[in-house]
Parts: sequence; C-alpha cells; structure tokens
Amino acid sequence: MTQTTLSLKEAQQQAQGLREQINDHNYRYYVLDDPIIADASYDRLMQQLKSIEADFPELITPESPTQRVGAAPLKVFGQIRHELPMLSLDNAFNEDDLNDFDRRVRERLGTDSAVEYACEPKLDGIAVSLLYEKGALMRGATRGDGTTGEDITLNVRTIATIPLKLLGEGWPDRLEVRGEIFMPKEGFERLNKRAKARDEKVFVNPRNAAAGSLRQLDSKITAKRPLDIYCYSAGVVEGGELPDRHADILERFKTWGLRVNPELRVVKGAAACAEYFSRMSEKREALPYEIDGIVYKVNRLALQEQLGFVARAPRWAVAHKFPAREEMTLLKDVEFQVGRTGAITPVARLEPVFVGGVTVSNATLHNMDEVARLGLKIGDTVVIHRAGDVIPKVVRAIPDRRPADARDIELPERCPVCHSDVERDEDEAAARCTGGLYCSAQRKEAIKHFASRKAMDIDGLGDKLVDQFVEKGLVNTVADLYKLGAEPIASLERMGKKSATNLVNALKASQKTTLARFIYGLGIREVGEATAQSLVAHYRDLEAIKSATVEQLQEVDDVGPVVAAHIETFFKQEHNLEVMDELLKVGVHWDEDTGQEEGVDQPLQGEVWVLTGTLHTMTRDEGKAVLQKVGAKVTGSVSAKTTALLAGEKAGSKLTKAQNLGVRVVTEDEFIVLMQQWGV
Ligand code: 9MJ
Repeated sequence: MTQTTLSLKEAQQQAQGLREQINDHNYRYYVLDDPIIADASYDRLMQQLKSIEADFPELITPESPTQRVGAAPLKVFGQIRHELPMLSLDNAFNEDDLNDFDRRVRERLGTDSAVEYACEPKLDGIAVSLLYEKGALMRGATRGDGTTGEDITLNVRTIATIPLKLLGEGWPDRLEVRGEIFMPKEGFERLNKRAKARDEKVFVNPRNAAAGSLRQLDSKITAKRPLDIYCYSAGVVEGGELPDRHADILERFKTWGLRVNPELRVVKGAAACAEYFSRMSEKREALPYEIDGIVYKVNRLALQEQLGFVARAPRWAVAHKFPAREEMTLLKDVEFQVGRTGAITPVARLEPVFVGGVTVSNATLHNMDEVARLGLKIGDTVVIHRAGDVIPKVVRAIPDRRPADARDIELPERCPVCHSDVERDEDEAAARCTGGLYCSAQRKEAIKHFASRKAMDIDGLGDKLVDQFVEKGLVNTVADLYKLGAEPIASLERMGKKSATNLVNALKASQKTTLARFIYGLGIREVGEATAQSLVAHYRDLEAIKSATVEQLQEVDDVGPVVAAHIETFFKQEHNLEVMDELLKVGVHWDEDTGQEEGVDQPLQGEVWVLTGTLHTMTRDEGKAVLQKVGAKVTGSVSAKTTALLAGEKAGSKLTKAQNLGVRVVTEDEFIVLMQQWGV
C-alpha cells in the first residue's frame, strides 16, 4: 500500500465520506436488492477506506464498514446469532497480492518451505450456515453481518441438493457446515426467460437471483427456484472429530452427501496457486455456474489455527478476484458507423475504462432498437460488461446519475460518410445508407472483407491501408487492388519499399484461390463462408451461380428465400458483373472443374466432415481449411450424412452422436498422419 500524504484531518474527512458512501451502497445491495454501482467500484471504495484506516488506525470505529462482514439482516426473518463468527475473506487483485499473502503466511509460520494450499473456485452466491444435529438438518442461516444472520431454515430445506439427513456415518453430534448457495447459469437463464414471458421483473445476474430466491418469506417460491450449494468449511464441531486438513474435511463431507466443488485442488506454494488461477480463468466461461475468483486456503488446520484471524477475515485464506467484468463509465457520445452492406450501427464512445482485463473506449450498440431498449442518453453513466473474449457490451444505464443536460440519441437522416439517404425497413432493426458503392465507407468495408483471411486472404493488407487506398483514390473496386504497383503503395503512410513489395507479392499469391473464397469475398448480403461453400458444392462453377434463379437457388443447402433474393439481386447489378470480370482479367483463378485451388489433389471430394473439441497443433479454422482444400465439405453438426468427425480433446455431444450413428471418428493424431498422406 502506498504511503499516504494526508493530514489527520483530511484523512478523517475522507474516511467519513467513504463510510457514508459504502453504507449507502450496502443498504441498496443487501436490503433493496438494487445496487447502483458495479461490484468492482464498491471494492475500490472499501480498499480506499481500508488504506486510510491502515495509515491512521486511530480513525477506526467499531461502526466502520471495514469492521463488519455485510449489511444488517432483514427484520422479517428470525435472527440467528452465529456461535462462531462467519468471516469473510480478504481480497487479492493480482499476483503481487497473492505473493504478499503467501509471504505473510510463511513469515508468521516461520517457514521457508512451500505451504500447502487448497485452491477452490470462489462462487458468487450467498454464504450460508447449515446446522446438523445427530445428522439431521436443524437450521439454515445466512451470514448476515457475520455475527447475526437470518433464519432461512424453511427455504434451505426446499433445496434438493442439501441433505435433510446426513448420509453414512461418523459425523459429529453437532456439525455446522458452511457453504455458498448459488443459482447455476442455465437455471438463471430459464428463470429470467420465464419472467420475461410473463412481463415480470428479471434478475440482473445469478447472484441476485439466488439472493432474491433465498429471501422469499414464502418457501414455496424458493422451492421452485433452481438453487444449488457447494460446501466449503466447517463451523461448530461438537461430539466428534473432523480430519486435520481442509481438503480432507471436504472429502469427508462428500461421503455424508454434502456437495463439494469438484474443482478443488491441493497445491504447494504461491506459484502453483497462480497456475491454478490461470487454468481456472480459462475454464471460467465453460463452468455451469458463475465464479468471481479463486480462494486459496492454508490446507492444514493446525497451521490455520496458528495463523488466526484479523478483524473480519482469516489470515490463512485469501480471495484472488478475477478482473471485474462490469464497470461503470461515462457515455461521452454516440457515433454512427457504416458497414459493408450499408448497415448503420450506433457505436458508444466511452470514457476509457478497464474491464475484463482490457481498456475499453468503444462499444457497439448494434441498432436503434437496442438504444431504445437500454433507454440510453448521451451523458449517461453506463455499465459495461466484458467477459472472456466477448466484445464489450453496454448492459444498462444508471438513471440516478443522468445529468440534466443528457442528450437523446438520434439516427441520422443522411449517411454520415456519403450523405445519401438513410433507410429503415419496417421489419429490420438495421438502418442502411442507400449510397451503395458510391459510399466510401461501404467501399472500404467491401475491400476489407474481400482481403480478409476467410476470403482472398491477402497478407499484409490491413484496415488502415485499405482506408488510405480508398481515400487517396488508388483503389475504387476490389479489382483495382491487383493493378497496384509497388511504387504508389510505398509512398503511403507507414509503408516502405519492402512492405510494398511484400504486399504486391501477397496480392499475386492470393490470385490462386477457390471459387468458394471468391464468392464469399464478394460480400453478398447474408452469404457467409458456409453458404458460399454450399453454392459451390451445388453448382461447381461461377457462370451457373450467376444465372441461377431465386427458385433454383433455394435448392441449395441452407439457402432460403431471403438469401436467394440477395444472391440474385447481386448478380443482376451491372457493376458487380463488371468487377467480377475485371477480377478474372487481372488474374484471379481457381480450378474450373472443381471450384477448388488449382494443382491440389482432392482425395476427399464428396465427403462431409465435422470438427469438434479442442485441437492442439492447429486451430479449428486451420483444420477446416485443410479439409476444404482436399475437397471435403465441412459442416457444423453430425448427421447420417457425415463422413467423419475430427474430434479434439473434450469433444462432447457431437462425439456421442457420431458414435451412436456409427460415423467414423478421427483423432488429432490420426488427422496429422492423414494430412501427410494428402500432401498438405
Ligand atoms: C466461496 N465464496 O466460494 C469461502 N468461498 O472460506 C469459498 N468462500 C470462504 N470459501 C472462508 N470457496 C470464508 C469464506
């Protein structure tokens, strides 16, 4: 923690301000179930207060929010005083904090050797205490403020996975089991879907849904909610004994029918904890429940006792939080971007904010329906969500923080780039610029799409370069790309002779292509990679596709009336035909008989393959490209038509289906051998 330069008086004022804010947020979170700040912002307020109190211990009061675990329990439930306080955990926000924790543990224990830690996912749910007497569930309570919680016995008894009577034998006469009640992601989605259909209030996240469900005064409602529990420690133990290591206690719990998180691992030392953390970060999205970090606990109970507690948390455990996935920031402006097909997309310009591990300054708002659904105005404080690799999303605005001069967001009547009229179809969410290829934004996007990896795969032709080509008038259509010499390219920003020559070579290399890549690269509305392949599989040559009628086109796999109409319209437009002719003239070519790349054998001609699971030596896209090159059609789902399934690690339902249907299953190792045989 950094040394403060505050005077005592300043520190007192700041601490007071922070306490008022935190108390207010606690009330909103715990009592009203209606938080107005992101969890991470709350954590930061708490950290600031803790830091001031660490520098000025004389300012700590028993009422300070740092001195208790949560907010006051609701009055309507009976109150239960915990026989042993239910502590919360201190937080670590990065690897340095984790190393500091480990160092403090070792210093206190007076050891240089690596300490044994139990690592477990930190569930984002409601901490509860379950009291078993002679194996029978007698009482369930929330943690409340750590000293006093709410009596939720009736509600807890409705949760199917909580045993009313412990199984097996050997349990202590009195045993308090502690754990986290949570709502699995799938149940949460289902619950919200139902609430939406009935026009009822939806829950913001699974944690709130779990809290709301557990707080029902009518336990019949709780009984209908998909709640579950993972148990993670013992409280009171009388008339019996438990093992002397945390992980062994949890193993014992399992034999008594108590649910324990299957991800628990025992490791040695901080580096192994960090490794577990990074492994679980990757696994997080795939878990069926929400977690917000990892808890490391000193495994041996004797050492836990030696380490003891500080005010509200044990010294033997720490919660290592994942970077927050939700943060608040300011919506500074909304601009409108024009896409390849003219679709006009509102884009939020944000005060940069660190969320989900990256700094976010823009987020797509998709379309005006979405803007209306969110009820956004420029000047609003908004919550940004970014999970995993998913693009950041504006999830809601905070009405309480709306300034008086907040402005409405209006769809422009003219294209912001070419000033053509903007159209909005009745049945379509998107608004479109009517400028077509007259609009330089649409031209730029069309060229970027043509050059992209899954289309002509022109190495080194990045977005910035395309922008310059169009702005300088060097390239008007995709065919112009192939007429560029190295010299004009070399004169552009951030380009030199060498990179210009490389680009010219890459352009040349891209001329040898497949018909499917070519069709996809044309950027016909709603014709993605798979549709382009289906068209080629059906017609085999460009002339046949060009002259197909809407009715005929619908005979092709995954082509419906809308896509067929887009295809026909595209091939009816004179300038599109001209560009295609030009492309062929400047040297773009493929094998006329097969539509595939020339000079490549096609041993898998007529076969249908599916890929699933994780591959280690290549990405799934690379595997797919290999299969297409040798003539196979690659589809997304296994059926009786499937020739073979390439199954990587952790293949799931597709593998089962293939096995049931007797479809050939190829492992990654076998695939590598096959690739050598195919000469790719
Ligand atoms: C959660 N929330 O998953 C603890 N927790 O241990 C786990 N919480 C905890 N352990 C002692 N896995 C106090 C809180």
